[in-house]
Amino acid sequence: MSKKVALITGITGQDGAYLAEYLIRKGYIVHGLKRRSSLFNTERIDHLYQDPHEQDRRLILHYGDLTDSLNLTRIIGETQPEEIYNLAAMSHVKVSFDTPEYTANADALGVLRILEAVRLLKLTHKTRIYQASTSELYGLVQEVPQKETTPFYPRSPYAVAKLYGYWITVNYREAYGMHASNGILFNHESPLRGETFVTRKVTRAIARIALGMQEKVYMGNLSARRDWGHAKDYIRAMHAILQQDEPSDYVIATGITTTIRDFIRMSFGEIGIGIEFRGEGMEETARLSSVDEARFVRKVGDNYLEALRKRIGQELVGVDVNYFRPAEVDLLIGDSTKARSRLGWEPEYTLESLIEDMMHHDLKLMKKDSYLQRGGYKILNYFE
Ligand code: NAP
Ligand code: G4F
Repeated sequence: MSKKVALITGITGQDGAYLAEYLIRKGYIVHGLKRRSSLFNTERIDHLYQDPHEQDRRLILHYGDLTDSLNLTRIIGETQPEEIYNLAAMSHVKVSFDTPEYTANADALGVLRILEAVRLLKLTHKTRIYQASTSELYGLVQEVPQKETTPFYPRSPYAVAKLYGYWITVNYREAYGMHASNGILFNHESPLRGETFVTRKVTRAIARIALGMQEKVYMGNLSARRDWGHAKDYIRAMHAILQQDEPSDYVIATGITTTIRDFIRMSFGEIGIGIEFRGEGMEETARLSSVDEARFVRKVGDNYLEALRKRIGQELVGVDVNYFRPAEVDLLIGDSTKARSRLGWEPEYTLESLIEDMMHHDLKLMKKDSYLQRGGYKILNYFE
């Protein structure tokens, strides 16, 4: 039996890396679109890399960019994929306010370029397309919880661009009979999450605070609520969507929403550090209130306990207005009944086990990475 061929755009990102690994395990040949960068940017997929001289390669990378239609058309033509997962995007909501035109080019027109390439290459009936749509489409939510029929109300250049991507996918499905589907994925996180998204910023900062490498972390809106799942669970849904006989759009979510404040509290708690929030708005802070010493020693190590004891009462979390967005999405909570009944999809991770995974990873990373110990953390001084 010939192996199925998939093309993943955004293969160097969080989801692309997990999906590539998943598809290779399923026997696929995976082609990945990778942007040229002046430094290596393949860290998330290095474990899957195969030398071009090896026979029978399962992972093949191609230079490309969603803003370059000629290049996309050539790669799709050469690889003739059965499945395309369009995961590439300028994916940071706050950064999209700084780079709105580029975001529209990549996140909106990029989708069109892929659909049009498939059509022009006459692959309409061969190639199935997954478009990485997002819960950000719901923005100023019109219904709680959000499901496939909830009206959209985007609140950022990112979300407006993704709105175009969503509808052009539906349009090509209806106009040309393409097997093109949207996964409307709610926030999903992991140890591979980009360092400037809120969960990873928090788990990295807490790891550093626990190890005595950092005093305090500054955050934006602590009251926003998100429906967080694990990326490993969510990429299973992407694959299942393309295995359906009929294309369709699916919400993928856990159905549980949590404030940023509680995510921070739970992440400190995971390693035995108790914190107490006080004050409101810009004046809100969290202080170190207690230490579960047995848990801290088990999770972090006894070398760091004495220094932490001395910090009881000190501020560990503050608020900085620069992390606020010009327009905020206050509440996201998804209803994924359709995916659960039609795809048989269920998440395996809980928020607690997601946090455990991320904290464990970041503690290990901070202990061993001398670059981060020397101050590599300053990259987070950008207000993302
Ligand atoms: P991510 O970690 O930020 O990865 C984005 C990927 O897109 C990276 O590989 C990046 O390449 C690539 N990329 C960016 N601009 C590109 C361009 N112009 N041409 C080609 N490649 C480009 O994002 P993620 O969290 O894995 O998310 C995957 C997709 O799902 C994105 O489309 C995102 O908008 C969407 N989404 C994510 C979530 C979530 O919670 N994670 C939820 C809903 C939807 P570099 O490595 O070179 O930067
Ligand atoms: O982690 P975030 O940056 O993710 P956001 O904006 O929800 O977007 C992510 O999820 C979307 C799915 O809904 C994806 F489409 C998108 O590509 C991306 O993956 O921020 C989450 C919340 C926001 O309300 C933000 O205002 O956390 C709040 N927040 C509070 N302090 C912060 C911070 N966010 C960041 N990045 N940094 C902070 O210091």
